[in-house]
Amino acid sequence: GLVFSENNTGVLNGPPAVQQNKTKAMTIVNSHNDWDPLEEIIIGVSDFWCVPNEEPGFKPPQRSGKRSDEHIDKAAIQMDNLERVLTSQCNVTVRRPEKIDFTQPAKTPFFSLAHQHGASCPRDTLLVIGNEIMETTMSRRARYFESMAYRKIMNDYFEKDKEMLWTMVPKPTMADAMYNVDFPWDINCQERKQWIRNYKYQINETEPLFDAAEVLRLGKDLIVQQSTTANKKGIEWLRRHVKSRGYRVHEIHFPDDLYPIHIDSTLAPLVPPTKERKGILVNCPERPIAKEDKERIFEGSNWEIIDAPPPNTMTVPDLCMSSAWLSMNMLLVGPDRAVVEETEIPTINFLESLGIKCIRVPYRDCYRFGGGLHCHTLDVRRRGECYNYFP
Ligand code: ABU
Repeated sequence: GLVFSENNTGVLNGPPAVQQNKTKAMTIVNSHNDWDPLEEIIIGVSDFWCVPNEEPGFKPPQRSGKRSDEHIDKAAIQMDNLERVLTSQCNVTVRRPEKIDFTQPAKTPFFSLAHQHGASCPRDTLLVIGNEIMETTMSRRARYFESMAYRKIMNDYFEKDKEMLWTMVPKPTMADAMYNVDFPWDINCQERKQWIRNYKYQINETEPLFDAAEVLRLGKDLIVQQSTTANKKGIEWLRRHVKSRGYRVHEIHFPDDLYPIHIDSTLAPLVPPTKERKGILVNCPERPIAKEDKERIFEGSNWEIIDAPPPNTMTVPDLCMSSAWLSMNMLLVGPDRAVVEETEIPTINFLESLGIKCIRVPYRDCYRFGGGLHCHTLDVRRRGECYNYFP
């Protein structure tokens, strides 16, 4: 029969391999969703961060090259503050990546780069599924070696946590053949809309590709966006990889999003389902879920999908390459507590109306570094088990 968890947040009906984690000693890596009580996290760094040069998978919307020292320092102050807040107010262990000089060139047998990108976004690169951390393929050449910034941390976890699984998803060649060179980069042209509506992007299906940030973890169910940073073959790789442990992988699309990149400012969990009420996922109202995907994945489920509250302003800081919907890119530190950018008032009001207390931090200077609070963090350990939220 089905057994509800002590806090009624799901049903334990998974295979023993997942449930056995319950009694493990000296576990470091354990995270199944975005809301269980947070215990350990990685926060990225802004140092040596560069806007990548043009490459088949990316056309920079601004001048490429290293961010100014002024902007790097301002972001570092806010990231360091986030570290202090999580450590002192939330009792969370915080780890930081190595500050690798990504302003340096790189060369592989298939491509060469004048400079690389940066290590601000562990969420983009590393995927935590229970006791496993995957270094994902990434989809742009400039990010090929990004996971190396976390190698010391990964090695440390591997030595101390005898149950930790450390996986590297097959490294792609990122050769020219992996990209659709005729992709219409002009976001406003009609052709672009047609490509996106047909779920066709600048990456093709030659080899598996996915950035970790395309994966939304809901316990046993992993919702993965096909996008400019994940192809169908990458999603299929993930499906086969986790299948024997009882996970289900659902591909999802947002056909109105003309630059689909990373699911965490498009669909985000706020409240898990309980015996008494449905869970809540917020969806960016400018990027609704494809009707057929909504029906296939969520109809009859324990999840309610509602519009996310609007950003406080639609104006992003100068040189920011993300959308104003970073307002949704919050960090839940438990089922009733979230860290939110201090100016995102509609989000704060909405969370508090749901009984989620907000810790407000200044974070807008970090928006220039590829994302917000969720992108710049990776929850490595949350107190909780792997539940089925789709019984
Ligand atoms: N990496 C998340 C950015 C998503 C957005 O621009 O909306």
